[in-house]
Amino acid sequence: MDPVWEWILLILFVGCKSQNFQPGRKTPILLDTLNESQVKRQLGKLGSYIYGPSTIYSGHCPAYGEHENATQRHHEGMKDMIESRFGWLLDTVRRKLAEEVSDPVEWMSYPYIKMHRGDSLDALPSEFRDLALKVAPPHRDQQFMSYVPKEQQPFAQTLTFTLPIQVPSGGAGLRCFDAFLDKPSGKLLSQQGQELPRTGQAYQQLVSHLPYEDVVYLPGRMLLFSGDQLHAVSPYKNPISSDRRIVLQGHGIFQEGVWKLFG
Ligand SMILES: O=C(O)CCC(=O)C(=O)O
Repeated sequence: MDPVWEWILLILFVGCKSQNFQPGRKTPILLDTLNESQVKRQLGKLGSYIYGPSTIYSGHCPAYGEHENATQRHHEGMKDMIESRFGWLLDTVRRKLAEEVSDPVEWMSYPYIKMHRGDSLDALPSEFRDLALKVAPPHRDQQFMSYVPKEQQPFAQTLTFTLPIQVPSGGAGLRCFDAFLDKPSGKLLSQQGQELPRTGQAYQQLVSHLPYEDVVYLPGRMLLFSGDQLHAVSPYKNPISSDRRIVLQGHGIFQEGVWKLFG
């Protein structure tokens, strides 16, 4: 057999057989992770976000160990603070995921904690405000690509998790579409296995008609799903100035018998 094929089959075998949890086409699994008082305690630690990027407390450290870059220095600089403030939270998330996937789980870098304040929309010209409230485009998560050589990417076993910590008064959620990218074949498939167009006008038409489910965010309830499923932030409804939308989000890749988590 051609050695390239032998290698591909080996990766397929190791990739598919060696872990218990197969994200595949799973729609979000809901994991009660923090109770009400734990959510409150974590909110107290987050502080009040006023100006700056919408993602803070972020590891944002792709290509860990590859080359010196700004995000890596950012991660190094924030590591101690994040651990001292959020060590318990990160460990709780890690343990909850480990329980669910029945495989070892460790942090490689940190997740991002995304914060939105309702009053950040207040003074916006209406065109921008409308833009901010428009339905987000569906996407799949590709952050794992920074961790895997190109030729192995089709076989990468990946997951995404999102832990809502605070939701706006009109609610929040994740819009999960009935479309999954099958990495090995590069095909976009429905839950029933029907092939869907991936590009061009046919794709644009498809996304406006695709069936979806809005999975409601509840503070403390984590979503675990395959980042290969097309998803988007559910529409932000009836915004008010005092709204806060705070979610912790990260990804995982299965390597050497361990789910390695990163942001
Ligand atoms: O609700 C959120 O902000 C997370 C959405 C999400 O999963 C994503 O943007 O990939």
